[in-house]
Amino acid sequence: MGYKIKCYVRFNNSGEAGDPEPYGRILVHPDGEQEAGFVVWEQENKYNSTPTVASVTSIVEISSGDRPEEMHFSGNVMESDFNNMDDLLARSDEGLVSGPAGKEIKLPGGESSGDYVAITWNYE
Ligand SMILES: [Ca+2]
Ligand SMILES: [Ca+2]
Repeated sequence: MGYKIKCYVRFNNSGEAGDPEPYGRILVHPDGEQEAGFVVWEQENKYNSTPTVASVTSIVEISSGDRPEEMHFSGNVMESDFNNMDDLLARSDEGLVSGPAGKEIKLPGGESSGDYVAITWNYE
């Protein structure tokens, strides 16, 4: 069977003047298992030409299973900077972050609480 979800992803980098240049990968794990994930967003590191983007909307096709009450996300996202070290916006070594439809959930990033990736998902 399967179903689709729509994910609104917002990249927040507190120290950035203007919009960020995020790169990395975000996955959704419908069963809550880290090993089984579907790609929500992916951007390769292009250094000085990494695209500037504050948010993206992504439709993800989940190929099997029933609609769960909560979705589980993981992500490793960096933010490209030209004159200093790249910032860490999300990392997944602390496990999955979960939440119900329509509620903003946050993948935490580096040392600043203003560095994170926020995801709001809904059934499509
Ligand atoms: Ca930055
Ligand atoms: Ca930047």
